[in-house]
Amino acid sequence: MLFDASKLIEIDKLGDERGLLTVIEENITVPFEIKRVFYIYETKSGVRRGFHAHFKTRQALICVSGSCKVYLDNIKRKKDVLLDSPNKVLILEPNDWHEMYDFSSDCVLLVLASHLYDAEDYIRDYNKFLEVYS
Ligand code: T46
Repeated sequence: MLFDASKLIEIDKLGDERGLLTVIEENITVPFEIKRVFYIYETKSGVRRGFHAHFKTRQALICVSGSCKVYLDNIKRKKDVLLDSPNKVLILEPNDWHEMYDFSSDCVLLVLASHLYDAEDYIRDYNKFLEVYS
């Protein structure tokens, strides 16, 4: 299976004297149709969440308030990404094992997803992840 590498993109801050506005459009800013939107907030201090990859779902993660970090592992490379601005968009591919951590108390992590929720689309066992994507 071939997937693009995850990407951190910085999108335009459209601003005037009233403040800022940032736009995300499907198939333009994010490389997929947006089927689902959810957000993670009021995360307790020290919590680490995620710990999975997907079979199909592509996602875009944006900290619309506060900050958090995302640990990524696609077997070929492992890295940590800081999301600390509403104009930073992290595009995750299905084969990106991801863990979110270091949530600030005001963090609102917005997630745009390419598929509707399906518990069967999750790979939550790391050995299974290695089996599927190695
Ligand atoms: C991801 C990261 C970034 C639903 O019922 N519908 C949904 O659309 C979602 C996303 C979750 N849920 C339920 C499933 C669990 O009972 O909400 C509960 C918490 O979900 P989960 O433990 O999967 O949350 P995270 O933070 O580990 O992962 C979430 C997304 O599930 C996942 O796709 O990539 O955020």
